[in-house]
Amino acid sequence: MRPLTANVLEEALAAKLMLSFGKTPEEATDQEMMRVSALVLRDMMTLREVETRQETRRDKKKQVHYLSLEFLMGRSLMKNAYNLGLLPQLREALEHLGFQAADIFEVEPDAALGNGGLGRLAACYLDSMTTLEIPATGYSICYELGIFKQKIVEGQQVELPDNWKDLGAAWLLPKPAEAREVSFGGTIREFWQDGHLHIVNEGATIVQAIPCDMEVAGYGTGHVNVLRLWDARSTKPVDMSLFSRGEYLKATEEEAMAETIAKVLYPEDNHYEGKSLRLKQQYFFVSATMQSITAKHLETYGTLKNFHEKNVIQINDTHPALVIPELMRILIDEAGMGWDEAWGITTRSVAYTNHTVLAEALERWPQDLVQRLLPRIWQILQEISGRWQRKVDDYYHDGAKTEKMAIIWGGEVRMANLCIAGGMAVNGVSGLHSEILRSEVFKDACAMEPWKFQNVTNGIDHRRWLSEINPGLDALIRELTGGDAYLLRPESLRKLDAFAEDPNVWQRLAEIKRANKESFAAYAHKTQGVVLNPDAIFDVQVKRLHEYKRQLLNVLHIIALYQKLQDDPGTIIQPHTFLFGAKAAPGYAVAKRIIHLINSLADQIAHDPVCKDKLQVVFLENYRVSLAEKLMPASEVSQQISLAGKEASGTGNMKFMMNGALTIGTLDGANVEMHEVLGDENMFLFGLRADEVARLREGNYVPQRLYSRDVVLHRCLDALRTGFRDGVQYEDLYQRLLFGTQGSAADEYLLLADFSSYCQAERKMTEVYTDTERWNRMSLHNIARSGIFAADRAVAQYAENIWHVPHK
Ligand code: 26Q
Repeated sequence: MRPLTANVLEEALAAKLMLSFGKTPEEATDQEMMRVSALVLRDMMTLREVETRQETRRDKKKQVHYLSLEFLMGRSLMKNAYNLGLLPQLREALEHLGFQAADIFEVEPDAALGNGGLGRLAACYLDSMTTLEIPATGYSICYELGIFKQKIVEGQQVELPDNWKDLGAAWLLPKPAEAREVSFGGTIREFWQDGHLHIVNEGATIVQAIPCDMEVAGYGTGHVNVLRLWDARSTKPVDMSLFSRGEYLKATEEEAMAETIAKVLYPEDNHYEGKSLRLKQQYFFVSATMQSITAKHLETYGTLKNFHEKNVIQINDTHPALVIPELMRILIDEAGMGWDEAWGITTRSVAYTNHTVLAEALERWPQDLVQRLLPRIWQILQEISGRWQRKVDDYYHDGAKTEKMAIIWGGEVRMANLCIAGGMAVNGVSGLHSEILRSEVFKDACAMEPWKFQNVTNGIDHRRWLSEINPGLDALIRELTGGDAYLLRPESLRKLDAFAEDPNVWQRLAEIKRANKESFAAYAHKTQGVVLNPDAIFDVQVKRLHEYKRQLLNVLHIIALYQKLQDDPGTIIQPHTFLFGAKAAPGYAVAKRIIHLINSLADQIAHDPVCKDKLQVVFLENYRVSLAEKLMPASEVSQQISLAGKEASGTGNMKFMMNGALTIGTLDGANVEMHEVLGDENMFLFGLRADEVARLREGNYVPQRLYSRDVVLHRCLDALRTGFRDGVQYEDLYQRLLFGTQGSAADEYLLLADFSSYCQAERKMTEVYTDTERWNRMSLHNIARSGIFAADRAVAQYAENIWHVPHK
């Protein structure tokens, strides 16, 4: 093969442009050039993908199947070029053809098939599984619309559809020949024939599942894995008899039902909603996936008896939990196995990761819905549930425990209990979270089957989240650590510790951060018209808007600062810019109010001359992967302030740390492990610990007492009622904190309890910031200790402790 120089790539781009679009480079738009670049890289990956697949089959390797309703991939062009080792060549080729490489990367839409942490985690793991040369496939739905685009209109969130496929489809390879059929509804008929019991579903609605594959290149390897996204199509062509009788709508009804399945990603994050369309999505993708996996296994081995030896199904939260009854259905109804053998295989194949302890996020499906939509699955679930119940009963002889651990109870199917019963492993996503699962949420199941319960602390793709997006820092790391070893050995970031006391390195680090802040300020100005002061601390909270994440606590502190500035304009010497970015679930009214509040406060401060060059609040519109990629390298303070015990892990916290931001946070999720590697001196901890939260909750928490005792807090909360110069008042939020509303207790997330401790930590942080050398030393230390938060480490742990597959 010819070496892939910029020249060769340039020829390939020009040729592809001519053949696919009939254009010369002079005539092509940025969009067309982006597409062409994707097609050229895709061709290269396809060859390697075929080789990877053949090798897996030839060597009869065990495969990992990662099932998730969300894969938040973001952009792929720069990433794939990076992983293929072609980024410099691609840049050069594009420039040589008369394009600005940066503009071409910028026109690519994010593949935003996810809400937040859980979806982005799946994307990072796909990269690491591939880089570690694990034969792995991701499975999800090819949503036509990803997470909505957020616009801020008069301070409020407006949702717009995210039509990503126009350009984004350049990465997709449809495989219609591998389509599967998924059945909904119908009635189950059982009959004996040839001495066997046959089970068939009659009168079901069939939906066709068509795979669209997105290839994923590993870094520094020829290994290529696939993300298989299922698209939904009707099997029935439009009923022409109805059509000719003028019943146009009815004629397309079945088609419409099929095609709504892959229409849109549910925009709720950490919140369960029992919508039947969501259940259809789950079964659609689970059934298509299991059919595809078992069919391929049969092709290679001629039997499903060794399925569990050659396959492992990892499920990303309970959303794909129906794999358990679906695999049972295939083994029993299609492969003719008995129950016990099928159960033995299933419970050796499936592993479940839990991502939340919030009660409102636990999936519990109404049994009549399951029964109506999935009659055969319902029968199997009843059998699983009955057998599990007997097992629990025999172990505990305690009715209360039987009820708590039940799979079907009170007219509902509880997906987490199904996953515990039907899986070989259950893991949490940080040390603290896994401990809470073991000792509280799944306590009884853990006492009965302790070997199932594990921890794998989350990690992020450090090649994307550091090396690719922060070239300045990447260059410094290479220089100081003597090469690029850290890209495959993230732990070698520790070598930076050797420079802990080197003022020259502190200085270099500060210059890199400054340059990143300036580029971000330029971007924010261009896209949102705001003027950011690069001399100010960039203090950032970006994540989904949720009350437990406590964006409102951040706001209360800013109000306190603002009021202090009113009293004494000389009080703030260090300019401070607070940046927020967050999408609220469209139906989550309180979250939307908090977004409005942030914008009211931003506006108030922007119009107050006292605040000029001292205090600023900016709400960044449409927070998404590609915006995070610009923001992380420019951030100095990372806000990780969730109520202890609520954030399962967090992964944004890791992205900030790797880019040298310092964390102000509670001992929650992975912040705990961050604290373990950093020590008290290198982060700003505050607030109640998880056990203290539990105790405070048991006692009598009365937020009004704090309100009447603390004058600063009192005045902040009053400002919510009074409102802002835009005329908007936040009496509702005030009430919610002090008195609660129907259905929710006062100050459910204990903002008032943590307020003074938070203000103190913010003060300390600001003070340290003015000591530039100390700050930069801390920043360096954060980067040096961030290696354990690489996804490569997490995926290696899954491979060793759960999947039992070899890795590089
Ligand atoms: C469930 C049923 C119906 C509709 C929607 C849902 C649903 C969708 C998304 C429930 C939960 C989610 C997302 C959860 C999530 O993102 N959890 C985050 O996972 C991260 C990766 O492990 C952690 O770092 C975060 O702490 C956790 O909040």
